[in-house]
Amino acid sequence: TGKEKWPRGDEKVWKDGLRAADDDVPSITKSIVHHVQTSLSRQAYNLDDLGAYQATALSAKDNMLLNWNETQLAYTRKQPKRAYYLCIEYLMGRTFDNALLNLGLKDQYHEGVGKLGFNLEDLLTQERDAALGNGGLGRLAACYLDSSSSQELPVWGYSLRYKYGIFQQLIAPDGSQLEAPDPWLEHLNPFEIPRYDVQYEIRFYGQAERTADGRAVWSGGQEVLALAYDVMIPGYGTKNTNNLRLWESKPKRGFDLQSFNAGDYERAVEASNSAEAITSVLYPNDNTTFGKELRLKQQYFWTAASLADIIRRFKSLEKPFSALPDYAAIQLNDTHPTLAIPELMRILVDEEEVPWNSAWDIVTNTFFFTNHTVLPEALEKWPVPLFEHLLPRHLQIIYDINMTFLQSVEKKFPGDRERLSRMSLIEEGFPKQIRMAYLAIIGSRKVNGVAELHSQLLKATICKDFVEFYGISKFGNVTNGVTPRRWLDQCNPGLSALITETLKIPKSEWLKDLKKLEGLIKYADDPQFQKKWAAVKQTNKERLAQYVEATLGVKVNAKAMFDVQVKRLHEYKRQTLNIFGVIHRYFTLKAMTPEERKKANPRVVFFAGKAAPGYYIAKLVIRLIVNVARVVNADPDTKDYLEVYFLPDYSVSLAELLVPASNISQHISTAGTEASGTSNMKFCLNGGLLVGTVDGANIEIGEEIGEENVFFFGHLTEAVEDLRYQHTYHPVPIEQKCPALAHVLNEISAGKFGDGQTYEPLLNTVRHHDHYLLTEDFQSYIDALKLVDEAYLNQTTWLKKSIITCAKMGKFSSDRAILDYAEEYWSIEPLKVE
Ligand code: B1H
Repeated sequence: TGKEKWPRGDEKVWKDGLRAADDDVPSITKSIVHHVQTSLSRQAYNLDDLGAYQATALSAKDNMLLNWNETQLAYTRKQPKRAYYLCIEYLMGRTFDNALLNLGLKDQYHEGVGKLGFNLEDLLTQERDAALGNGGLGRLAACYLDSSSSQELPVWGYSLRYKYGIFQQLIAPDGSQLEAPDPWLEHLNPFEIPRYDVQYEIRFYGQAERTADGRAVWSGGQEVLALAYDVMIPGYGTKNTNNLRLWESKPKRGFDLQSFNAGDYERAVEASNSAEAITSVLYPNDNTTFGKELRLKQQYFWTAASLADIIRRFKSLEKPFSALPDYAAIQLNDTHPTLAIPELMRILVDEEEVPWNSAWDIVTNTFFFTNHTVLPEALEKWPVPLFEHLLPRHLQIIYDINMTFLQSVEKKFPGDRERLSRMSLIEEGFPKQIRMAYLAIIGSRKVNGVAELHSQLLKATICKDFVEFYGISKFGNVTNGVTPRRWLDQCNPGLSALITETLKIPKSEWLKDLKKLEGLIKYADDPQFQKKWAAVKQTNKERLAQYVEATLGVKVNAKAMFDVQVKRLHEYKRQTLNIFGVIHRYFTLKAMTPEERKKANPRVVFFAGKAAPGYYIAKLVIRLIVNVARVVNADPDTKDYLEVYFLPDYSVSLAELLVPASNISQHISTAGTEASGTSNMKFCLNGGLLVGTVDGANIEIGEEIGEENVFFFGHLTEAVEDLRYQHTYHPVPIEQKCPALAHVLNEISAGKFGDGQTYEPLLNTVRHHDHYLLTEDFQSYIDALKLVDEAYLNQTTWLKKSIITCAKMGKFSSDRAILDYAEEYWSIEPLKVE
């Protein structure tokens, strides 16, 4: 009631019981031992690294919790407008190291753990990645949470607590990808807090009966419980600790008592199994939709629970609903949470009795929508029959929204029937389909893309009619960013220390104001500094080489140039271009005399990345890479000049080893296909140079660091459409168009890398149609790699490029990006927790 006395009982007793942070070594060791003894119920004499990790992590969690509590208290008291980031994936990776660095307690923990006879670095590797995401989209969400806490912005994330994250990738003896489950929760997860007091009932199926004034009653069907788990997000150098709330699905009643009593035990647990299935596994697709009912169930379960939570919090403020947009901004990260739009309408209209038009006003001032791809296969559409079965009330609401919307289009463009059918939320056909992107556009206050080119393309394609209807100001751009805490300080401590020593300012200053890296420019030519810079890179390369030796059992030549392409396997990302280039290089080296070879630039090419389990061509690419590696690495003629590795089971943690170790990284998508890319930013931030197409954020990286420091190649976006047209209507044989590539394909066919027959379906994608334009870009790709070789042979100019690249990456901090969202979109302000 707010009138009760707080705290209950004796205030002094409460105060005496409050604990302070364990921030000196003696309190840290004490708290670790306490957790060993009580939380784990174990003893000093039988404690292994896993147990020691768990106890130490629990101790760090206690420290984070104190900050978390204060942060949430400050939010409750000061009632700032908050932003909610709805993303169906969060690729968090490991938490422990990041938490210690952000808390500023790593040295103390290192010492404390040492006193207990353990090595902190060993304990850190005991933690399993939280891999609740596929690729860039999920990792971006994780970087944004780090930045929101670090910039003291009141932001919460919402997602699902998948029992199994992205599958574990294994490579079979024949080189093909195998998938195994990722049971990441099989041991204690020290960083999550179950909130048994935060549960909501979520309905599926049933029937919706319209009553009066556009309202309806939705009843029957299946009810499932959503249980909250909280993950703390510590800010860097601040107490502010935001929250990522993950929902787990549970049966509403343990089991069906009626069937149980009738002796039908299987039937009795059926419903509970189907409830638990909702959050059991992450869908392993990146940049493609997978129109399965269970996926739609996940989307509704998550958005409905999150909205119930947001609305409950808003209602505790006792404000009229019209004030919702003053207290909450909800970011729809891609179309996956678009159901939040009809769901908020349902809550407002059906449950809170807000009139339809006022409700729509509230909705369209609360939501913001970010699109992350223009690939047609990723455009989410749901068949009306499936949707109606699962969410009958939401279909009615979508139809009502559509009717009003199309009336206003008709008003603005009278008689333009084609426009109406283009812009309708419902696509005609068998079956009819709901266009989720359009629903997200019309239900949101603003829409943005994730890099300049991508945002331009959006306005010219998917959003074209909507730009004409709403005007251009509804459509913007926020170029992606990455957190320099994880992607420089944490993964590359050597470089971080060198930068701090050189800039002569505290680390905490440049890590939160990344433009300060520009202070390095004046040392770019300094031989002493270059030497130190090169030494850091060399150490990182050796660290990676050790990892490769430990996992693959092979010795890598760490003196060679390290050339890295790591990302999801996708045709548009063109790992094919890279592996065909490797084969071309191999043939070229083979054709040389030993004397000629001595002048070549030795190169180690690393690949890593997962293919969606159902993506046949992408899986063939992996198989080809592995088998090319097998042949090339076994050839004594070329061994000193070329090695190729496919590192299995790419993850955030593996990226933290690869990113700091690259001399060059490849971002070579067909122009106009990669919305932004974010690993390009990470590699450059760590002083790796970039070879890439004029696509996504590569372009802005080039603008920032200077085109002379990037190896650009390939056709531009404007050319792509024409080229594809020609491929379809005036195909030129590949032998004529690109003899070098034709030779590579023929040798693969001929069985140079194992049975050629295996690869025919892959090779045919290039021979026919060539949708991703390999035949058009191959020669200029090879030429670019030649320039890379020449540049690398002159280490002085190379190091200068490397230093300038890092120094000019300030724009790509996720702090800049999140502040853009905060100011230009959400209208939220920092709130410092004292
Ligand atoms: C990106 C996705 C994506 N764009 C559908 N779209 C998914 C789409 O499970 N699904 O259904 C999953 C992922 N992911 C990536 O987002 C872009 O390809 C990158 O270019 C971009 O950097 C990243 C972050 O904006």
